[in-house]
Amino acid sequence: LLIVMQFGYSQQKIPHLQKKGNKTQLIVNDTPFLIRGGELGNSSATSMESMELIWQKLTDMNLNTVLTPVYWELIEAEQGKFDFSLVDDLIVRARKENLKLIFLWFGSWKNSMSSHAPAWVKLNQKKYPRVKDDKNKSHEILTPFSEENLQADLKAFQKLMTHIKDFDQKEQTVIMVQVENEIGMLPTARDYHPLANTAFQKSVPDELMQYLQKNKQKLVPEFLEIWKKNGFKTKGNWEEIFGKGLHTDEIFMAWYFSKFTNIIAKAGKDTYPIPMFVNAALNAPEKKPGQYPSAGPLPHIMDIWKAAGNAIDFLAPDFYNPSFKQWNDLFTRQGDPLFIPEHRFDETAPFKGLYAIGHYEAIGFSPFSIESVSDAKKEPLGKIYDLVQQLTPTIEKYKGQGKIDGVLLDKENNTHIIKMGDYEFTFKHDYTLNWSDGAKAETWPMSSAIIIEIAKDEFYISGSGIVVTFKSLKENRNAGILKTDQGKFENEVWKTIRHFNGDQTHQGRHLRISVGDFEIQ
Ligand code: N0T
Repeated sequence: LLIVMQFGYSQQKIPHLQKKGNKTQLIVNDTPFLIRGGELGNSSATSMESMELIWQKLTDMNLNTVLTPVYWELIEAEQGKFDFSLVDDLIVRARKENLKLIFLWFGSWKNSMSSHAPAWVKLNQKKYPRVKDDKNKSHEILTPFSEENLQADLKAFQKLMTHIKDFDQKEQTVIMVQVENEIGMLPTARDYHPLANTAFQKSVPDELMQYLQKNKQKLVPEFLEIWKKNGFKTKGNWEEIFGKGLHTDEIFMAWYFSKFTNIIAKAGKDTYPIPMFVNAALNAPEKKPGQYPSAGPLPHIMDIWKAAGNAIDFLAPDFYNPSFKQWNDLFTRQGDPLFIPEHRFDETAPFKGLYAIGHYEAIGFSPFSIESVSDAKKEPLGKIYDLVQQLTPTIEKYKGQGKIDGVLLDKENNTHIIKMGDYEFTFKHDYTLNWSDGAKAETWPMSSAIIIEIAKDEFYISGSGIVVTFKSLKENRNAGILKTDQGKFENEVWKTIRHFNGDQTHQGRHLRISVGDFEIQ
């Protein structure tokens, strides 16, 4: 006798990226998710014991996501034998702390090097060959030209993704994966391993040339320039098409790094297709490829990285230099989503995070070495993240429609104008007010704000250290404040705490959030 029955269940879609207007949302548990992230130092998540004192700091700073490595050497210490106990423990504990995870696959490459490869890889260079420089000296970097290297990493990564799927698909604690870390060739612009040299003499793959031809209109100008110089050739080897020089070495290398990485990502996505990205160590302008990690996922060769596959959803910048706007502009110029997986955890980081979420409508932000704070409760990042948390439903609702923007201000760049709705908003640094506490100060802290238009004549402005005045964009009209309230969102419902007028609005002339205050008005 067999009696069968049917029962319903609601199946959530797994974490994924979704276009909204001209921007991108990350969807987790069927809801738009804005990453208030922090990345752990490289060796902190190697045991639960070492993590013990860290969790509290993370939640004290209002993070909703931790970026933490998964180390190839630890999960596959013995070839083919996998140990996911640490991965599982991290997932279980993160759930308890109400945190999501972004795993960083420290596989073949970590800051160019192959330091996280297991011993059985490191000790068998015959089977798992390393790159060589132009003097035939080998370096501790696995060559992307070896099929054995590819298969070894791919198998481990696929096992990892299969495990995450089995262990976590229902809860969706793991929301994205960074594949490898700051890939790039050192100390020469390209690999000179015999396998690489052979590939260098061969014709440039059709796949790349077809992508370039098809996307010629949108290719980045730096690359287009190189291709144009050589007459937009479409047939030949690397030097025939792109000319002789370090730039060609880098293009060549980028293709093979990206191929390798996309193949791995694809293998992982075959079992569990959550968003995957790669991060870039930004190159200093005075340095040549090879002096900086050549051929990494950098803006000037982003077309090559994209041409090699689409299993990598986007390229992401790591910030250890101050040119925040410049690099973000480069990474987003083809309409790709912005996520900042690393920013030096300095005093500017919180403000840049808010600016990225406002101006670029980024999917998230994450300072590096997040556990390094001593007093997490006092950390400005926590205050900014609190504002972001309150505003997230509003941000996601109005995303991609030209209704959100942000400003980033300091002593030098202390004024920024935004046009939105029928108005022109002039944002100035709080210290430009000559009666402010810091007007005479030698150094000014960075300040930033986000503005969201929620209806005609109605806006939220949130941040720290700003003063805003208004003009009408209509002819023969003045603009003034009808009402300013400062308050908070409780369970997504706005609650006014103080009605601001009088001195707080300079009798109706401006909106102000002083340095040291973190508010929504
Ligand atoms: C980052 C981090 C970690 C003055 C450095 C940055 C992380 C990696 N690399 O602490 O190693 O895993 O992604 C390299 C750029 C440093 C430039 C310093 C310029």
